[in-house]
Amino acid sequence: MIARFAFSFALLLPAWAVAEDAAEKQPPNVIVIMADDMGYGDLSCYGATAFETPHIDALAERGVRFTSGYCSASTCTPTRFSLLTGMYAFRQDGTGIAPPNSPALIQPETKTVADLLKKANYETAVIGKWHLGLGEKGEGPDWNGELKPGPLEIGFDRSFLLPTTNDRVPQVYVDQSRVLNLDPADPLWVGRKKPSEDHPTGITHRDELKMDWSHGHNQTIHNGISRIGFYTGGHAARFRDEDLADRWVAESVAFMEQHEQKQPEEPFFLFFSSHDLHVPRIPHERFQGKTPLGFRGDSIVQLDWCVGELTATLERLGITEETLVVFCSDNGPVLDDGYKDGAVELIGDHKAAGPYRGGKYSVFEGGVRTPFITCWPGTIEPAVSDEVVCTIDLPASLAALADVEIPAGVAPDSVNLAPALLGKEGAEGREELVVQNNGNAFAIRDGRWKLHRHPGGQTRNLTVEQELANTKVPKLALFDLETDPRETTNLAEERPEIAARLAERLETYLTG
Ligand code: NG6
Ligand code: CA
Repeated sequence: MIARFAFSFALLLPAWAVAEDAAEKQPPNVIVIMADDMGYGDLSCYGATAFETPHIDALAERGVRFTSGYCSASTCTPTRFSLLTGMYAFRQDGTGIAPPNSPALIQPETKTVADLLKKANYETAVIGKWHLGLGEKGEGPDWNGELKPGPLEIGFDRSFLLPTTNDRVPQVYVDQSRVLNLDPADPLWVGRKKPSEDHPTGITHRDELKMDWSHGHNQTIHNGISRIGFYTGGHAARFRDEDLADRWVAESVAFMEQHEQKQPEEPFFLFFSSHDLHVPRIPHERFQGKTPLGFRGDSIVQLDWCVGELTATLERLGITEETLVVFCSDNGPVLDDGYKDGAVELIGDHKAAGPYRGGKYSVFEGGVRTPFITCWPGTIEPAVSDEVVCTIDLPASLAALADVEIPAGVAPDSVNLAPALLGKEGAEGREELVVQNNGNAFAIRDGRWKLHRHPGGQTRNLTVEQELANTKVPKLALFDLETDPRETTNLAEERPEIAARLAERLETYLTG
């Protein structure tokens, strides 16, 4: 259902063709902005009061703010895999959390949203965190050579990446298919074993760290921060954590400017894949101390600044009304994810997961229900929608907006929700949605009902609100999200027929 702030407009097809001279209009440019580890309650437009996020709020004020917007998993790699492929990550092995030397999890034979959009002449770019592996199957990344296959082999024209996630090694940019600024005389080595006895680590040099670790994250040190994994060499290529957001904004602005210069008549697709607010949270110095929440809050404000820069660029280039911006997150929130950055101590009354239970790593709503906003001024009318939409639906929905037919077998789990994403009156979201953690916990939502299926008696629920312990849940648990949005009362025994129906539906997905 949609709560509207203004009058609705006629429902015309194709989905993007809603303006008056629709026939002339091109499919929109698309910017997908993905936050990292941002929870439902982490923006002022979703109820946060400890700080303000004016630029993201402006997207919500001018667009559709979803109250049932989901990512398909409660960790990064599987959500991103599904966002690009439109396929549930559980259908492919090895899509849990990618290690530093992971080969490309999306090999060229799998078609992505970028491949689809290229059929409609989109210029495509991914800028920011990748965390989907690079290189051949069985081999992994050739850090000193060509990092192929990577984004360029799966539909992207432009790629400027943090190859893994920044708490994992190495801290270098990958520009197109190569490590940027790599000096061949100082080759980059990345591995799982300590390269020499005297290699400094977060354990041996703990006193000298600028941010201490709390669990894991105690191997190679760079920029005063110890990481997961080891690396040597590549010194000229290494970045400062503080500069990531600035660099990605600069690369994104350059991509849009060049696109508008070269081929303004064709659309572009930009996947702006932020690292904020993932650990290690090291916002630029100018954002440090901007919120009472420490670096976790300051990283949110930094991301908000990034969004402001992207939308200001659209304005400057005169393409605001030709551009659909989608804002989403890759999984729910976590406070202590391995570094002592004050997130736990400084949380105050802030509810990172909003009203929901759980967070990152869990299939409770807090892990997967996240901010989700679509904005396309002049086409989308401002609204709040409680239709169920998910990041996995972007391939089919964006293909529909671009009028691209999806070949059989491509994006098999992606549903075309373009009308709902554009906030059209009466347009419906998903009927059923399956979500997962990084391993073998799953849940299925069907309307008000949600069934969890856990492998054992416990699920990892390392998360918000100091709820640090593993949460005990039965193997199957049924919740009524309408009366119990916090998922506290298991109704599996009371409503066995609903539990059985959903368990069977889930089984069909998992084994199908
Ligand atoms: C976990 C890491 C965590 C984070 C996560 C991936 C430990 C103890 N924890 O294994 O810090 O890196 O993986 O996060 O190592 S994600 O958002 O990229 O999926
Ligand atoms: Ca994440």
